[in-house]
Amino acid sequence: MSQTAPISNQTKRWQEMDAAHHLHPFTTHKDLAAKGARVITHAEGVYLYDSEGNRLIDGMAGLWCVQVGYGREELAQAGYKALKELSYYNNFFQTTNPYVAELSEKLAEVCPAGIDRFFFANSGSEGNDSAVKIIRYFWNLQGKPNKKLFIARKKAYHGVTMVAASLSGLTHMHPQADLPLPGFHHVDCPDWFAEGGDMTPEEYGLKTARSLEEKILELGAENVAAFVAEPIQGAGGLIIPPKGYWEEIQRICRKYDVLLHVDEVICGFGRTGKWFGSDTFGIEPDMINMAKGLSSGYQPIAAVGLGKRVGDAVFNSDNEWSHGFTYSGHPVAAAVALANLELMQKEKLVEKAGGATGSYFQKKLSELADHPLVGQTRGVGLLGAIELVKDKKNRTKFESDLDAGTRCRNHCFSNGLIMRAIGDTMVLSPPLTITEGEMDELFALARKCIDLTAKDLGVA
Ligand code: PXG
Repeated sequence: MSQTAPISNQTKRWQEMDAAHHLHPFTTHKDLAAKGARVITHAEGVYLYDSEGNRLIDGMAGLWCVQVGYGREELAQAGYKALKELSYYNNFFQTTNPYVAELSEKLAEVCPAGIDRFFFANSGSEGNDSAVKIIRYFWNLQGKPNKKLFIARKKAYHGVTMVAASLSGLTHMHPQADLPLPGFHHVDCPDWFAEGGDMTPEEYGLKTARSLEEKILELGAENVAAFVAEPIQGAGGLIIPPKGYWEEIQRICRKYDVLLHVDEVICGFGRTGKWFGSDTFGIEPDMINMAKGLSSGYQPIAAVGLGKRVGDAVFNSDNEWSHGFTYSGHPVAAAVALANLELMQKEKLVEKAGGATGSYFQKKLSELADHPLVGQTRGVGLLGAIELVKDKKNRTKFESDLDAGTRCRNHCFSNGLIMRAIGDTMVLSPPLTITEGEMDELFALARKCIDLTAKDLGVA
């Protein structure tokens, strides 16, 4: 949307209502009210449309979630059918519904080996919150009630509830609510581009993996319940661990009997070219958390998947599992998630993300590396990052008050592309259905907007 074009009265009305009454996620409301929110009214395929008739190619699949693209008839029909047949019933009191039973079986088929029992929540944050309760319960059942400390990583994003935000290592999230809660610790992450200095990525990966071992020894292995991590850190800046990192992490977790809870909320459902990030990196998790791509974002639904060790302990216990949401395994959300997974299988979207679509995406991404403003491009499957830098050779960043990333993101918005800025790291995560022609359009726009940013910053 051109910032100077006059805005329709209808859009203005929506912006006024919104500014007066809507508290948005992660937003400075004074700034938003002064500008007016962009009103997205509909979407189709990889394109979003706003109330002013502008079309944007969505390089972020919503918030890393719309795997099958927008407006798919199969998902709409599945939701409609479930709404008519069983608009709601709960899964408490020894009841279930056909949709959640079938979804559970389908998840057992596609999840990493051994993950075959599922607890359903409504968001990734609730999933992680529930996972922490399951892990605490597990160690109580094992007769090891001291094992209650959690270790996650700096720059991790695990959500926003009190517990999920405590797991998160994005420190700006903490002070407003006096977090993290006691018992949540953070170790270094393998962000080689920003922090690896003169080491090779592999050396830096090993060094940061060993910071987990140091932390376990400092806290006492007998007190540590679990290590929680994303296969690739998403909201922290698309941090892709080098070879050797995950092997070392797993060695450490096994040595000290620390559970490995893998947060697959972004990496799950084909994003990295296999069904799960755990498959891509050879991780054998004790538990996983999933949301987003589970329903392609068409319905709010998340799941915690349990491997054999934790699953057996919970399922074979004589105790009641005292946890569950009104909407755990909601029939409509489960029906849509099931239809989503069936569509992904029918269209071989995971195979394509790991094959032709992913290769073409990575080829187009790497072509941006020749740009004077681009210090590095990196990616896996249909994830990509572009580092904007002042000095390519030394990986020197721009002064933060120059807002290079925000400038670039704003140029993208104005030119019909959604590309996310995490600091000065530009991130892409498009629908898995994106075609080569659409990728050509996306990357041409990305280059144009990086050019415009370079111009703003006085770089040739
Ligand atoms: N874990 C991971 C790895 C995530 O990426 C969550 C948990 C929380 O999920 P819910 O459904 O509670 O939001 C997430 C969410 C961003 C961005 O700007 C990323 C997320 C959410 C909102 C914004 O990159 N990831």
